[in-house]
Amino acid sequence: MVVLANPVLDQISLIKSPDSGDNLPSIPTIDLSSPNSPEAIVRACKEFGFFKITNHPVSMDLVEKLEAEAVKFFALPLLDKEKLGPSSPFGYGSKKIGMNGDVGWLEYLLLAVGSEPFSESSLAFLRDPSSSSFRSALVEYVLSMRKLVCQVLELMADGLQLKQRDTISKLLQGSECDEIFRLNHYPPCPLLQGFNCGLTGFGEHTDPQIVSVLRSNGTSGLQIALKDGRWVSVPSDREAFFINVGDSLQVLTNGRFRSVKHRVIANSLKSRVSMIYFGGPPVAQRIAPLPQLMEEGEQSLYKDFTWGEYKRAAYKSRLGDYRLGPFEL
Ligand code: GA4
Repeated sequence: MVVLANPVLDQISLIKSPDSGDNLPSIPTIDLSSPNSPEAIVRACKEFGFFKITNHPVSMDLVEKLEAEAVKFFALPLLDKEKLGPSSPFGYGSKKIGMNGDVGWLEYLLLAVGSEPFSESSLAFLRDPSSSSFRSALVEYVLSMRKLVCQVLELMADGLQLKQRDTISKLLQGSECDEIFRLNHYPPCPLLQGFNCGLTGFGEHTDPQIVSVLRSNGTSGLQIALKDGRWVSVPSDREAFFINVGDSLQVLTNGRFRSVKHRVIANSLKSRVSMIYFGGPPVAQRIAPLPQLMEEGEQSLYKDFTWGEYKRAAYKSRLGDYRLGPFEL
């Protein structure tokens, strides 16, 4: 057992480094410009609930601009950042995740960006003239995530042979959508150098929404769980985006797609910065298997619920809980 005499680390669990990558499948990569992408997306969602996209239309200048603003923000003195917290759930947070006792080796900024981004209800610092470049990069980035998600969900609908391409993407359009944006900073943890284990940056969980789009700097740390429970490290790629199937998409497909369990391990030497867009539908949206996908006689695996009901239950849960359990039939 590894004992680290440091009170800050007391609460955060250590994770044994996974065995070498031998025999582990590699993460599916979808080239958005390829004619085979619809089928490849569906295959990846069934097998992994996760895939990487390349050849996307998002400007790398924009991505880098936002990353630079995030780095600048996280470099502010703790007291300045803490003025924007504690996150409940939105705002600045450090080590505490959610409101039910989860902790991780990270600091973050969590923003509700649905409908009219960054309006009256958003954080005060974004209205301050000194943060105008951060604000404009965020607004532009969120807009480009909306477009990207729409493109990916239309290709997904093609792959599922749904007659209407917007069957899934329309759930994430319109001013009532429940979108969240998260900037995470995992500082290096030098105390762990030389040990055969990592510190939990963000503990294992699935995302409750329909899909999430993640982009990180060149530092590794993200891992996804395979169907058989083994963990695979996701090689970082600053130019790509990673798509996660969320619980709601698992339900919409009546379990055909799997909502992927994932976690982040902090690096002992390098900072990891990630930006994640979470696409949720309007709170009143019913989440139920799409009738167009159901085969004759097929029964729904889930009780009827709305996104608002699921989200409320999710926010009362612990990170690692199996949140869909109480909604299964
Ligand atoms: C996981 C996905 C998103 O990061 C998030 C997280 C949220 C939070 O950080 O406040 C939750 C977590 C996430 C699911 C269970 C609850 C709520 C922390 C937590 C313990 C913003 C989201 O929507 O759900």
